[in-house]
Amino acid sequence: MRIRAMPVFLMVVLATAACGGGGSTGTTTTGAQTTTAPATATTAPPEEECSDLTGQGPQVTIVTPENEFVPECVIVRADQGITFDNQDFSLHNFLVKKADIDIDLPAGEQTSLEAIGGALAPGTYEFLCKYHSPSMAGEITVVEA
Ligand SMILES: [Cu+2]
Repeated sequence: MRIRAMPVFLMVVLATAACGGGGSTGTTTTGAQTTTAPATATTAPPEEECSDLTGQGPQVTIVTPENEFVPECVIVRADQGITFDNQDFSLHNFLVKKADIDIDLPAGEQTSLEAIGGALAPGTYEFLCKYHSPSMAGEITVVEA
């Protein structure tokens, strides 16, 4: 009887310890942090805010240093042109699926587009590099000049 009781007792203790430790600590801490979380979440979005280039000159620049567009999200005027400065060692591309834009951006070269409004009506479009999609992608918003 005693020999049998020992293992059962130990198992109960272990099970209780595991439950109590994970349960109470986890619930209490998580609950408190969840309440605070929204404040932190509100701070995050600004980092991904779109770069408003509408105040710049007739030609704005998007750089591709290494498999990414910088900035990744831009707001441009319809009468502004875009110069892609491919500073990378590999060929990139600017493709807007919703429009008829599919332009290769040779390595180490600058490729310029005329006033973007000629190809994109005001609105927001997703663009990507067809060679490195989906990791190399961005968003462009065209506003009326
Ligand atoms: Cu690319």
